[in-house]
Amino acid sequence: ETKIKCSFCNENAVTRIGYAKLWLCKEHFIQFIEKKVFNTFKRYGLGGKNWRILAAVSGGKDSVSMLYILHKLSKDIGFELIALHIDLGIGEYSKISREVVENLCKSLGIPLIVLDLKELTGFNLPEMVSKTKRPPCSLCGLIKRYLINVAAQELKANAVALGHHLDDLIPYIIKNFVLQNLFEISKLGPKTDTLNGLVGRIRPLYEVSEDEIMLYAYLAKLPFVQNECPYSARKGLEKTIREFINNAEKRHPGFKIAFARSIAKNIEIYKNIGKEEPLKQCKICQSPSNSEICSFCKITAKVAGKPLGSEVKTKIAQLH
Ligand code: Q46
Ligand code: ZN
Ligand code: ZN
Repeated sequence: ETKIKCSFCNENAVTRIGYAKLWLCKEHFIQFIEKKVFNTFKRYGLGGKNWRILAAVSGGKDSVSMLYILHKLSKDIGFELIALHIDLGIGEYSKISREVVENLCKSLGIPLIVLDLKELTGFNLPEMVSKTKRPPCSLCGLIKRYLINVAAQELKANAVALGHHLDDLIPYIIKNFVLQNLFEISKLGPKTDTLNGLVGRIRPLYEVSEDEIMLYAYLAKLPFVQNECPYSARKGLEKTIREFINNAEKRHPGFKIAFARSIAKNIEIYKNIGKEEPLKQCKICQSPSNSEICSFCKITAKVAGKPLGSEVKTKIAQLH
């Protein structure tokens, strides 16, 4: 039986990269992905020397791979890396996730901050869900955004790194285009700038696909949480769009990356399209907010009987 050789060496190939017309062995695939993230950093100016980057790590394959690659790049590029994990208290799933992140950071020597929702507010996510009757993922999303931003401000981080990859972002971009939420698209590029108290976000995996990140995590033998969050559900329209994109990529290799690059190139246009009102400051906790009182203060008021923004901020400030 003849095996196909790696395009760069004599080893057997483990995968083919359609858009690059390459067959790669394990080692060269790992290098290929790491190089790609390095190039993404350069191409979009995601971070530089002496930056402090706060990496949000859930424990899934995407954020774990991102953290691992960032750890390698931090020496080359010269930025400081700190990991942040939010323990939402979603039963076994959160327990395992937290352990995975704690162990990984320990073994790599990356400083880690864990924010425990129950410790910070007195309630875990399932309790908040049942008290507010809000869809779990939208509640979860707003809590994570709030806590991540508070931690990033507290640590004076230059940017928050998120583990979103091509296959997270493109369906979302297309969905927002279909619904003509054009301003939303401006937030889905490789980076957003720090503005009005909202710390900028960077997406080092912007040009990496889900298949690639899965294979990377597996070949680099990274520990990650296999369990899915019990609340996770991929919704109708996004699923349809996903299938369309993967089909297009099969027939036209390189379609996804080309699309992502075009979006990045036009990001300023999208920023100017729907000009939202500038962010205000929450009257209670001074965090950036769309209205007088931020959603975190509103939600915690409902759950705990009083808004907890300021209290939570003080607790986070004392953590480091
Ligand atoms: S953790 Fe939170 Fe996800 Fe679970 S509740 Fe939904 S948003 S699915 S990334
Ligand atoms: Zn090789
Ligand atoms: Zn607030």
